[in-house]
Amino acid sequence: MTMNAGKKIVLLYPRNHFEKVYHPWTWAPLPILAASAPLFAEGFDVRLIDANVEPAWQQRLVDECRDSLMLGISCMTGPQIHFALEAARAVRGAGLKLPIIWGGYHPSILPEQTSQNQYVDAVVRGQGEVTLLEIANLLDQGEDFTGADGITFSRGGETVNNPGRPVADINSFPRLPYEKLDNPRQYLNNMHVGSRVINYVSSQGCPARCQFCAEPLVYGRAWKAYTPERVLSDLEWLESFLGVNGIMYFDSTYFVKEKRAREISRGMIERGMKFGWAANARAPQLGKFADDTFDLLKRSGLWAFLVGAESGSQSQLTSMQKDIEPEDILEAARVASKHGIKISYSFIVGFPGETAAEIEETWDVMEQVSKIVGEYNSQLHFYAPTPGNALYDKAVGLGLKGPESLEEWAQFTTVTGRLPWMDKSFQNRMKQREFYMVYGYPSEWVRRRAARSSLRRVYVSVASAAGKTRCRLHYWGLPVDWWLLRGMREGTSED
Ligand code: B12
Ligand code: SF4
Repeated sequence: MTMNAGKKIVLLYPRNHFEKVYHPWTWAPLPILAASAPLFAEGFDVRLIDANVEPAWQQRLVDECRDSLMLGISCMTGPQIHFALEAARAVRGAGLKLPIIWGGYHPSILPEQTSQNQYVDAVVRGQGEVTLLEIANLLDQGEDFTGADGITFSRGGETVNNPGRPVADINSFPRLPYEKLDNPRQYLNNMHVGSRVINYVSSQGCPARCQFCAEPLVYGRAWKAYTPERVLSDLEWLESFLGVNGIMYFDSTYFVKEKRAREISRGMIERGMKFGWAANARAPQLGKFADDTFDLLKRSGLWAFLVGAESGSQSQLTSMQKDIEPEDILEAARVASKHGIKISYSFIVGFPGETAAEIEETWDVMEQVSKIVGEYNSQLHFYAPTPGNALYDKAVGLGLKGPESLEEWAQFTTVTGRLPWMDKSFQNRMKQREFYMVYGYPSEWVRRRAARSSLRRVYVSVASAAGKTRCRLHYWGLPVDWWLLRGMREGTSED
């Protein structure tokens, strides 16, 4: 223990949804877990509060803050801002004056605007470990924390941007202290990848430059990754501490270096580790991998490549600087299928300025992929504007009213999107089309659900007949079958 022993720090991961049930899985709050690691190592008494799993989070937050050096709040754009502000208000409402430090993607992208809010004492820009530790040490020594590098704060109406600091090698940080979470076992998920699956992150940043994404803005296209040895020892620890048998990599992009991916997989095989896992890949990477790389990945338990395809339209891909071609998406599907590894794509519709013809190209690629892999295994999302990038600016140019303060961001929903060009009828048409794809190219998941009861079996066969006919004829008008099946779906809870 160092001289900091006993000095308390509270870190909050705010709720990330308004809905009662948002996501079927419960994921460990890695942003505060990562930021806390060096603090624990230095002997601080850190309290990690995950408001997504703790119903009485607000009361606990206020209680824990009473004798703490500071409160750190993490947030990304979206509902988390609403709950982050609610948390800060509760703390100030209880008369507590401890500094409230904000970090994570949203404050990092808009540090000046964020720091103008009365509930923000400082914003930590980008990677949090080193800066947060410096702030904690300054506070612990009774010094002014505003001398720390890498922060932005407001003083007397003026915004002060302290010098940034270089992104540190993440290998120099201690292992993420999962054991310090309240009841770490609640973060084990039973899913396709394994029965005891936890989230883990092996790298930070992304070398690509997509114009709708936060990574280039926050990490400047740098990609810092754990060494294979570090990943293997972390996985071994997760296996022995929690009995983990599956990993969902939360890296923005995992397969940047083929050699690293191979070494991790080889190490897993040599050490006899029995893990299922899935991770994000960029489509063009897969087409370049050696055949035996796929073999290694598969033997080490790779269940699926998760690929952000975004669009099937070359003009859209070009304008968002995705630096891929539709052919890369198809080729990735071919190589993954050839090697018996699943591939799951994410596509987006409703980009600012996107034409009906471009959306049709996306559906076309989604359908070609489904034919290659033998099932519809994509996810369709609606474009959700997030700040600081060229696509957001384009959206504003097309009539999006962009929030101008943190309070306004708290009211702005990224999920349903209040975009002038994306009304309910557009969204319904897209959902209807996806419905036909889901049942026209039924996935293993759909088939498994059908096997659960005879009612579901009947439902799936009727929906599949409708989906297959629609996909064959490419006729989407008069969706009477969809209306009926949607209604019934609720009845059979076929969701
Ligand atoms: C998992 C995830 C989610 C999960 C979170 C569940 C959970 N319990 O973790 C869910 C599904 C809720 C989600 C939702 C969304 N997400 Co998301 N998500 C991620 C993802 C893949 C991993 C997050 C993570 O664990 N990172 C690992 C940790 C260690 O990294 P970190 O956050 O960077 O933390 C470091 C720093 O940020 C900083 N830091 C973080 N918190 C704090 C706090 C303090 C006090 C300090 C000092 C420092 C600090 O220090 C940390 C260590 O260096 C990231 C991409 C990524 N790889 O990070 C996207 C990401 C965060 N999501 C993003 C987006 C866009 C969304 C959505 C808006 C998408 C959508 N269209 O719906 C929604 C938001 C709506 C909502 N409901 O919240 C963007 C953020 C953009 C932004 N402007 O904020 C990201 C970066 C993806 C991207 N590449 O653009 N997401
Ligand atoms: S490849 Fe993915 S993580 Fe990287 S910049 Fe593009 S969208 Fe962001």
